[in-house]
Amino acid sequence: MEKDSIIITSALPYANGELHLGHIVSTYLPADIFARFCRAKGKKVAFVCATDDYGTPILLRSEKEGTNPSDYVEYWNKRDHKDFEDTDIKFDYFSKTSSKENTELTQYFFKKLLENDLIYKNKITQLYCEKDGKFLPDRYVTGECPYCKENEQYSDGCEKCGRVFTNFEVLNPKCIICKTKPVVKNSTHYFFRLSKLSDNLKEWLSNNENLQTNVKNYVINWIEDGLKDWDITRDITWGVPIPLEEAKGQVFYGWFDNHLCYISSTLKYFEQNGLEPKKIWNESEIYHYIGKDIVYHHFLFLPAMRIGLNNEYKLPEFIPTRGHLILQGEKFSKSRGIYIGLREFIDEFPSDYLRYYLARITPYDQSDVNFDWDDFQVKINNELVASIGNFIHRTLTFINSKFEKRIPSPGEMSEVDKKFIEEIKNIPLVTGKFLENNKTDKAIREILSFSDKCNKYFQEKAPWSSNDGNTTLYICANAVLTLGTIISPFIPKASNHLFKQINVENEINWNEAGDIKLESGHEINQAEILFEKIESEKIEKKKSELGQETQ
Ligand code: B3M
Ligand code: ZN
Repeated sequence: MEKDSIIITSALPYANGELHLGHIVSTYLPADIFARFCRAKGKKVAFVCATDDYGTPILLRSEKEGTNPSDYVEYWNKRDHKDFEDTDIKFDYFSKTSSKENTELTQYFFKKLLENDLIYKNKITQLYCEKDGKFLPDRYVTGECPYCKENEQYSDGCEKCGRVFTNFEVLNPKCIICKTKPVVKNSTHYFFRLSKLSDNLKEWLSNNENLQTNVKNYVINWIEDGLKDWDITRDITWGVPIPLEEAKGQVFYGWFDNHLCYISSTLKYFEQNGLEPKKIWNESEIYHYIGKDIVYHHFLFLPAMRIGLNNEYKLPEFIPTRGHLILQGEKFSKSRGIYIGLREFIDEFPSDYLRYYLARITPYDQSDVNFDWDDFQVKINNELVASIGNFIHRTLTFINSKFEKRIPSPGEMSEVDKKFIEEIKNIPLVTGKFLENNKTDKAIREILSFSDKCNKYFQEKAPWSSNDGNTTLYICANAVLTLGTIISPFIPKASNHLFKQINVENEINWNEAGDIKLESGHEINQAEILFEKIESEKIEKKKSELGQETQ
């Protein structure tokens, strides 16, 4: 976090289905926490996302549902945005890859890459269905095995005799969609010379100290094994059109245009705010948050395309990459019912609980993260409720009842008081350091150990029975204020609620979070419970729902 201006993006969800906890854990939550932290540090932040609207699966799904693809993706764009907002994942700008800006930028990139001799044409042969007007890759064709003559085999191999073949060899081939016979057709495709940029990519990776070492190392291994040029053309109608007369009817492969949407949406956001878009892009520190399944695309395609334009748009400093979510030790799978949708979750539990738990268990590496219902209950009840919530609530209720809602004036400070004030001053620095380095889970553990210390201080000072209750509550009220800021990136709803109770304008400023600035005499509001315990019944019910098949 060296620069004043920070650009944060998170991988773009495909516009063809609801968000689930798997999406949140690796990408959106870590990015949002970081964005909130940067804002609290006084940085200028552009936190940007969009839906990924193009590609064959989306086209097929929309056809199956009898809508046109633009209406279909529009629905998911709105739905995803709403689900994000309700989880307090708050983008400064939320766009879509099918936007005008992204279409223009994609076509611009293509033309520049062509000029720079990084794109070439090649003829490829494919099976084609004239009825559906589609080229048919392997699994779209079935037929008879050319060896044992078994019927109904996919065109890439026979399940009966085990032989492997190509879709030109299969006998009586049929299109899987309409069952008619495909024809053989040539198609001219455009290829990106990824191989030519091998050395540049290797150099960029090797010199970038901020990338996580193990990801970087296996990407370097891929380069050393030899990169293949990349077919960026698709013979379908749904995509960014290739801007050449001779390529009429062809579009770009989704991975050519989708990551460019990081740039096009950020520039649009800057432009709307009266800033010089390209200049700020190039002066900012750039973070692209992703899950580990899309490393190849973000560590090779993305930088290669920017290098191909001679860094006209700066490359990212950071590509924070995290693992997948597993559920009760099992792989996430919607069809097997090992699955939790985001909407379903936040309709039943406060979104802060989800944020707290996921941030608490997700490390800054590529290991998988296990969502466990019992562990969720334990961490919410023992940590959020019994430690953080308890300290805040006992402090505020005490001030409500014993000091008529006014912060008392402190008397002389003992060693214990002074030591506790040191803890208050120190905690934003320690948590801040971890957050700066993306170690969200470690930052949360520090906050928790701080709130444990707060409870211990309160308990030991026993203000209900001592005559320096004023000093204790004066310091505790200030510790509550500090907590309000340092929990804000993780659990923003609770932070807001806390600022209301303590009657302070919610101006989150991390740099002052350790100051003892709540003055004696300041009047607070009625104390309210911040977090409720989760009952076991609710957890048992959620557990019993798992494994039930859905369609
Ligand atoms: N739409 C989603 C995925 O593969 C894909 C990400 C695009 S990021 C530019 O997880
Ligand atoms: Zn066979």
